[in-house]
Amino acid sequence: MEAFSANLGNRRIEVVRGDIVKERVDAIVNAANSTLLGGGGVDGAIHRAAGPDLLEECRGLDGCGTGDAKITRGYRLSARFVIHAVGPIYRGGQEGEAQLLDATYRRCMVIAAEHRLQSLAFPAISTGAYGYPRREAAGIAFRRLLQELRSETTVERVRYVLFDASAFETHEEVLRELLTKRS
Ligand code: AR6
Repeated sequence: MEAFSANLGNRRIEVVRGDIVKERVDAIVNAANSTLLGGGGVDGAIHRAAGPDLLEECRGLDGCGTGDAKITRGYRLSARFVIHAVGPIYRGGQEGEAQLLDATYRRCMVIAAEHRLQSLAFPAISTGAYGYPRREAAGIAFRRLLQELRSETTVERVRYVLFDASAFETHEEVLRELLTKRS
């Protein structure tokens, strides 16, 4: 399997190629929209795999703002929880997209710590239907995740799951670059 991982003290970040719905972690993150009522891409796959009870719980959440996230149970998934995160729609980069994407990852990590979760799996939020340029989004995601993993948190393991080979390659490259810059 294609995978790249790095240890940060007793914490770990892993970039892997695969299908996020199969991840055996405390929570998988969903790239949702602000209705939280399902959609295509990762969102559709997660709802299909979790079953209808997930949608039922989501109906009670009253949506979610861009840059924010909300947690539900995982139902039929291997993961106990789903953190539904709403990344920004990319509109050229001058509309606060970078700050919003960073906030989305930060909120997921805060919610995970509040629930004392130890392992998380993320998809590449906003890089599909929402059109965020992949390399730029990867830099924002990994800078935030590395910072959070180097801070006080219950999260010990972050897996970053890419569906296709070229997305995996780009993400591996970006993470390697960030790790080299720092050391
Ligand atoms: N596992 C891992 N990654 C996946 C999977 C999977 N099963 N399926 C797709 N990807 P997207 P967004 C990748 O469009 O850009 C939905 O309709 C995909 O290749 O799922 O945040 C929501 O309801 C891409 O790289 O999320 C929203 O309306 C990445 O996941 C909207 O799309 C994200 O693509 C959110 O758009």
